[in-house]
Amino acid sequence: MTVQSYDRIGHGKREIFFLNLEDGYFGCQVNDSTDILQLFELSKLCDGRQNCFMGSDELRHELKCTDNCQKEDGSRCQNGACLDGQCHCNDGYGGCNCEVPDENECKYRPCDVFAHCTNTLGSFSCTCYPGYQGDGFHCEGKYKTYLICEMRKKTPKIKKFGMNKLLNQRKSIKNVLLFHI
Ligand SMILES: [Ca+2]
Ligand SMILES: [Ca+2]
Repeated sequence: MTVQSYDRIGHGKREIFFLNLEDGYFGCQVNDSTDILQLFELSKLCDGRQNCFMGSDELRHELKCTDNCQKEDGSRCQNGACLDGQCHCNDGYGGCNCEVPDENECKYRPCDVFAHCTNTLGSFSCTCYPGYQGDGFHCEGKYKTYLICEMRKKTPKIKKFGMNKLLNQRKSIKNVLLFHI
């Protein structure tokens, strides 16, 4: 899940802040310029020290820092951040308290472009999107036309592709959003 917010903090000023729980990092402004954003590992959220220019890492309206992640055996959320009662892990850790080293294989995008990747302890799994069939590494859909929005370009380009062309370009379109129409 990615949360992007422009919370009003302080005297009506706004700060760019985004949070990627799946990949275990957040990013924000480090000064009053919106041109320079810095990425931080998740455990820098809620650590009591202000990393973002206006403190969005410590003071958010959504997914608030809480201290109720402690388990019955007394173990605490570590290598991550406790948000709304759930412990979320830094990249490289997993388990209920983020206490187990675990690689997030999903960041290498191992699944088909039409599949969702789920990181698990010691492994990962791929599941085809609704409307698609396959083992998650190769998914086939019934839709004939797709809109493709290229994510990494400054001005996203929307292209329309037929199925054959899309399959030919499968390798080169891993960083795009796909919409079936
Ligand atoms: Ca912090
Ligand atoms: Ca894993």
